[in-house]
Amino acid sequence: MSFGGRLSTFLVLLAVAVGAAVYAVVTFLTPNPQVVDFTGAQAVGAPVDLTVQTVGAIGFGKHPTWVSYLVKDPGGQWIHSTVWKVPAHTRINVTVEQYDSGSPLRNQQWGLVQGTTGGTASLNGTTFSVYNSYDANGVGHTFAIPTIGLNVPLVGVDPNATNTCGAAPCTTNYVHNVMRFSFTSPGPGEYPWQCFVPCGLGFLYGNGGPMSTINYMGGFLDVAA
Ligand SMILES: [Cu+2]
Repeated sequence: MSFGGRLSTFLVLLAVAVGAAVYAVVTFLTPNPQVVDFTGAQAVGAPVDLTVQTVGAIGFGKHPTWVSYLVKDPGGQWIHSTVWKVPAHTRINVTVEQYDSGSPLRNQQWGLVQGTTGGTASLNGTTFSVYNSYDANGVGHTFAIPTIGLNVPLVGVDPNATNTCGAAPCTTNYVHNVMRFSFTSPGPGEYPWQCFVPCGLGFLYGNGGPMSTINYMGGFLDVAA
């Protein structure tokens, strides 16, 4: 091969390598979950119904064994996304189907319901304002939006149940708790939400993996004007 031929082969291979490296870095730095949009799902000003589920293992994708949240889109499909777009200054009625087991909380403060309408939540229809995580099955996860002072403990299911959901999306035939609460969305902006229970089993202090990766135990409330 001529010098020119070898040079152009080298340059092409170099360009491919550089392109692949840039692609890898950019994809790594910009996790880009699908935004599930609730802004057009109801009349302007009407409450938004937001239904999510928490599962012990997502069962598919890059990290099938990781704990995760899923959301039901306005069409009723379960979506693996933790970025939810809602209208500002609107009542959000949240239902959480909690399919995971729980344990006592490391910080009892997380058992306190805060920032919801009326300062309460309900567990399978029973209203409460504080949950003692040493009771019954403990707490599996929390749903918290720290910037607006919202926190709700999500109570764990019976660890001895034989109908535990193995992979998402879970159907209500599997053992689960239904947690409900409402809150008023703040003004427009991006509000990070997260779980505070160190539920990333197998990671340092339980806070790595799903706890520190968007689309698993945390995401954003994308509040639109
Ligand atoms: Cu969690």
